[in-house]
Amino acid sequence: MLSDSARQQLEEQGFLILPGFLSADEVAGFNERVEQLFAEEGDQAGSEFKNEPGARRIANAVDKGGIFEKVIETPEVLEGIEAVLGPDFKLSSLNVRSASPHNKTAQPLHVDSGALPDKDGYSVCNSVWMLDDFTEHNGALRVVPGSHRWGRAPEPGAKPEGEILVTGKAGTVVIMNSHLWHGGSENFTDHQRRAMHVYYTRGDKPQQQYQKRLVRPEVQARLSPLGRKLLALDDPRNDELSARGSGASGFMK
Ligand SMILES: O=C(O)CCC(=O)C(=O)O
Repeated sequence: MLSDSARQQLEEQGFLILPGFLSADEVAGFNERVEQLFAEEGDQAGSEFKNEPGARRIANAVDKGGIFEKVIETPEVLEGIEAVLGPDFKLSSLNVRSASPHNKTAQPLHVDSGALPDKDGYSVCNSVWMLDDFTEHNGALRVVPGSHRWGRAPEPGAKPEGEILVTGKAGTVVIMNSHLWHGGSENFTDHQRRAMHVYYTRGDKPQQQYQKRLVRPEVQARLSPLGRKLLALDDPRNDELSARGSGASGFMK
């Protein structure tokens, strides 16, 4: 389904924007569940992963509603992920990040899980699902196009030339090679800016959140065969990797 030019954009620039991917009703459905979770979890929200000053977070979302179980299986997104990682990949985590109103501190530029490409190529790839419009003022994703090919992670405080903001309407999905230097930007508005991060990693790398431990057995039991595969529930390599440590090194997933 991905055109040659879309694949080329992803390979050369490190990200691909898919506008209008979700309908307004679908966006509203995610936001309703996300706000319920923020209300239920209170101060504990995000604690399965980490808290971040200036942003609200939900972690381990596969465990928190059928819409999240389904979203990890989205075919067009999986095709983009496979274009970056090859056929052997799994979910690393499913999180929500909501950049808080008037947060004047941009999230540092980083690569996800602190990962650099290795002899087998790229190992981390994210999809950023806009649940609010991303504008120039409300904390949109910022990226440095092409930086996934530099083979290094940004130093703290790095201000490379060429950084751009990725703006778009709610319902847009951005497939992003996570070796790309990126981060959230400042939110100068009175409103939150919500996004869902459906994050994948290569089969030989640890998950950011070990799904077999975090997702409740009753949820695991109702997953589709593809869902089980994506969570690596039956992959002994993943159990071994998770015993050695999580993939949460680096600034953020
Ligand atoms: O929410 C965003 O726009 C980017 C967040 C991000 O890169 C992260 O949390 O690792």
